[in-house]
Amino acid sequence: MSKLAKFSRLALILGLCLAAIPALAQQLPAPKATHKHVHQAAQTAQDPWWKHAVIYEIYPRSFQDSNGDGVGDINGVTSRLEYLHDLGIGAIWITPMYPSPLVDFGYDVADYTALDPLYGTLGDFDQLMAEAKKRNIRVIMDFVPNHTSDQHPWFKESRSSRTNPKRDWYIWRDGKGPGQPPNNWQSWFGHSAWQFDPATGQYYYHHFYVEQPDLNWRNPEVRKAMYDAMRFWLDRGAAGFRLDAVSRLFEDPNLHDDPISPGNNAYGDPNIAHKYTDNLPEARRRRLSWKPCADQRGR
Ligand SMILES: [Ca+2]
Ligand SMILES: [Ca+2]
Repeated sequence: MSKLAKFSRLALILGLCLAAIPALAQQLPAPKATHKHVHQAAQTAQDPWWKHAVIYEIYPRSFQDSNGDGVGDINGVTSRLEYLHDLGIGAIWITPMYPSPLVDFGYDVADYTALDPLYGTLGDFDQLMAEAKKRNIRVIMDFVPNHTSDQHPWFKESRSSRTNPKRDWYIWRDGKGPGQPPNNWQSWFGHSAWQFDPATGQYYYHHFYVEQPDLNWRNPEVRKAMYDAMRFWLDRGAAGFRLDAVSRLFEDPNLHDDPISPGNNAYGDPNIAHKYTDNLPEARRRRLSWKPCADQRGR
């Protein structure tokens, strides 16, 4: 999704996600009450750190290269923690570092519990967490629950046959007829949100790029897999998550056409209201139910 759209919902999503794990935040050491960090001093359940902390976004690819290969990396971030501390930063939000074909700047994830080797190793990540903790800087991971990369093993399985156990992990539907998608839903990045897959003769839904198939959040196995992935990073010390595009988690199961508005958009398509693919009541409820990732470990 666009940077602007991502920023526009950052505060709400981050707040909700971190609100789900206040006890986790309390486990972190209290910062020194220096003049630089007065904003961090108070930490109670009613007044959690994330309401006051200065959060610094890091796009790791361009932030700091540590080994001269021209690509920013985790050790580069670690090497700049002292600088961030001096700025009074209370938390860093690192945009996706997961393995990715980079169709959408890393927001097309091919493995949720690994790091792209370009950025470093899990050992490098652990060192980053340890050094950040010494400086009372919390680390917020970026998490992309709405869709995976089409190169994710889950999707490769899902598209392999209509009877594959992971078929229902994504949103597959028959077309209305030859060459006709199931309905008029449009991708955020233009044109139909449905992509025909000749291997099995059905369409899959993608709210964003063709290479970003939407996960089926009505499938409990999907929800479990995503919560497990979040726990993986919480267990490594992450303080919370910035959640990408959570308003798009659910679509109308009855596939109603979206309402058409006058005129055309930048892609030349008719303007459309994303009434049946964005901000459904289930998505709003889901935003408030990320708590399982913290509750089930007693936080
Ligand atoms: Ca590098
Ligand atoms: Ca979705």
